[in-house]
Amino acid sequence: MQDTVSADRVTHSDLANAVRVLAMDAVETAKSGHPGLPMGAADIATVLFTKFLKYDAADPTWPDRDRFILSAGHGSMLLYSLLHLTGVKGMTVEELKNFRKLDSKTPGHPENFMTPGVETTTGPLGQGIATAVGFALAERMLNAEYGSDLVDHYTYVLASDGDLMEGISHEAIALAGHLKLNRMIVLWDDNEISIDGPLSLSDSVDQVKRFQACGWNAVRVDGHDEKAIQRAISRAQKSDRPTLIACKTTIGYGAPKKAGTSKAHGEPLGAEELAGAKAAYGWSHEPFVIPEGIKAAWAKAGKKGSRQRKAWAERLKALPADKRAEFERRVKGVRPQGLADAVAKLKDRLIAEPQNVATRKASEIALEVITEAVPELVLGSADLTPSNNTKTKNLTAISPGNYAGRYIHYGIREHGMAAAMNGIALHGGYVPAGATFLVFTDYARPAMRIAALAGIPAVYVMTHDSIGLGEDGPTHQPVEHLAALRSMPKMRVFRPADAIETAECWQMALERTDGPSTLALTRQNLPQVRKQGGAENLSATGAYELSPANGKARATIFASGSEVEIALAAQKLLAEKNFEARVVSVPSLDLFLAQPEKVRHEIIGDAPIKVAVEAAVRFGWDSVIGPDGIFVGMHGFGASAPYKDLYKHFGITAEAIAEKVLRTHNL
Ligand SMILES: Cc1ncc(C[n+]2csc(CCOP(=O)(O)OP(=O)(O)O)c2C)c(N)n1
Repeated sequence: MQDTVSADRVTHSDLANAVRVLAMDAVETAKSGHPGLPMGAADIATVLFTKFLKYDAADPTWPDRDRFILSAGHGSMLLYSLLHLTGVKGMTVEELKNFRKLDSKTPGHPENFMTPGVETTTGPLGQGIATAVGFALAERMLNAEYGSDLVDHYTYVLASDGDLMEGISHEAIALAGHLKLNRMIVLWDDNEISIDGPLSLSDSVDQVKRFQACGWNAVRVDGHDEKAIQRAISRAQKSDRPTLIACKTTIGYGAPKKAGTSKAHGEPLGAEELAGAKAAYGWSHEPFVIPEGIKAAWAKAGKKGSRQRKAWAERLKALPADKRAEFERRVKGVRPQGLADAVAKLKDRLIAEPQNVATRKASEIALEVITEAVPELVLGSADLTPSNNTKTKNLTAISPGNYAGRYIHYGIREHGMAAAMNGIALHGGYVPAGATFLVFTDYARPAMRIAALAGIPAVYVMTHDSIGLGEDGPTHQPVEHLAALRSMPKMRVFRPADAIETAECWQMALERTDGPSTLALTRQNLPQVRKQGGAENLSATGAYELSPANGKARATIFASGSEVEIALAAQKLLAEKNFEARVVSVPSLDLFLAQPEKVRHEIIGDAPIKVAVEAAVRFGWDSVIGPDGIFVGMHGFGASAPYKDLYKHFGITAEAIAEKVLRTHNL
């Protein structure tokens, strides 16, 4: 029947059914995937894409496009069907046929680095909706800087029950509600089904009331009623608050036996159910075949934003050249020229006037300079601003309804902060840096992992980085966190030893455009151990010889951060006993281990005794000192006491190092 329908006479159901059948066919072909969500949410997505989304498939990265985030990443075939039908380049029917196959553009869950038109990586439930908060916030902030002619778009989210059950959703919606992010519109696929069965097995939250309590508009609609969805989105667009539209749907819509049950969630429908569903839709075409009329109507929807995009490009062109160049630089994620210079000048100043300060304070000193050189750097903290030292004097905080600022009070929401940072970075125009205590990276880790996986250049400013924080005790003292973060692929971990290394590490974190960085910074004061200045970034190899031996070294002491001072003291003690040692500072162990073998060998050297000193667990250091190397650090959790007592108690002292070295030497 639909074969003969001309593009103009194609109905909403025809369009939605095309999305459904492509998803069903792809899951069936892959013999794996989730057909239920695309079948249930196809009406919602169709209304959004054909009637609202400011989108041009010819350029899915156009900066002023509306963003669509499929928070329920398991329903990825919904998104791939839409990208294919609207005509995104490369999203061919072959890609749909290769769903979940190696190197396809259609991985199991959406990966923005694999698939054109995918805004962010989703799959771990809750991440999408929380990342969307960052997108929506970045849109308002960039709007405050550049005006509505250049920045004026919405962030739409399709979320499932699982997204809303995850704890991170609460941090996200509370923050979005507080900040009045009225450009954020969440379409909830309210199907009352999750994997174990009906939602009633485990949940009885009234989500509409929850969102309302968080400062949102929240309404209920029939998620299969095209007009009702349309009206709700229209109203949401005009709201002064973010909006939740609870769309009541049937999972696996149309499948004779599996519809409305968890059986439609995560496995292919099987031949019988597939045929039954297609019959229910009146769909009689071969797998993956879309009739011309429907194809044309979808292609038209894909060009819907074309005129808006061109008009936008004209407005951009009309800007003064320097303003335009700066906007383009920022949305492309190219770093400004002045960063390296600014850091080099700061280092000269620090050499002239050494600063014996905590590295969190050194970070603030660096930021005073860096925030001027890098106008896209947006800082923030999860309610530890005075401890993290992230708010420099030149930064003003954004507030509800006022987005002209570069500081974000994220509240006590580490996970929400890290996810919002992903969205801010992915939106474009900003580099986010967010702060808390290093121990609480555990609370932020799932979002940090997405940043690493997706290559997002976020910076985590993690202070109070060891037992050196003292009296707050073992609950607050990280011991395994450095190792855990270093083990995360594409995460870079910096632990600078003094003010100069801190400036160098900040420079590297910001120059990185292909992944996140963690700066582990101390609470306690440290002496400035670097005596020489110069533009060269000695931290760039991750490790370097800070203090050579006076002659041939018989031991090398490797140390990071606050323990470099202790290593230098040990070197002195050993020298008094006529035992020559050298000290290698290791501001980034993971960066060092990634160096070519030759560089590593040169820095590791050939002294027979190797020692590593770090107030954390040994894990990872064997790659430098070998299994027989001496490790001076933590072997368990910390304790509550003044930090100098703790260093003594746990044996992380110059005397202990010297004693162990001499004992090994005399063996
Ligand atoms: C953080 C996280 N925990 C668990 C999962 C595994 N998982 C995938 S979908 C899902 C729940 C499915 O229910 P719902 O969100 O309502 O999706 P629907 O069944 O409606 O497709 C779960 C637990 C996940 N993807 N992410």
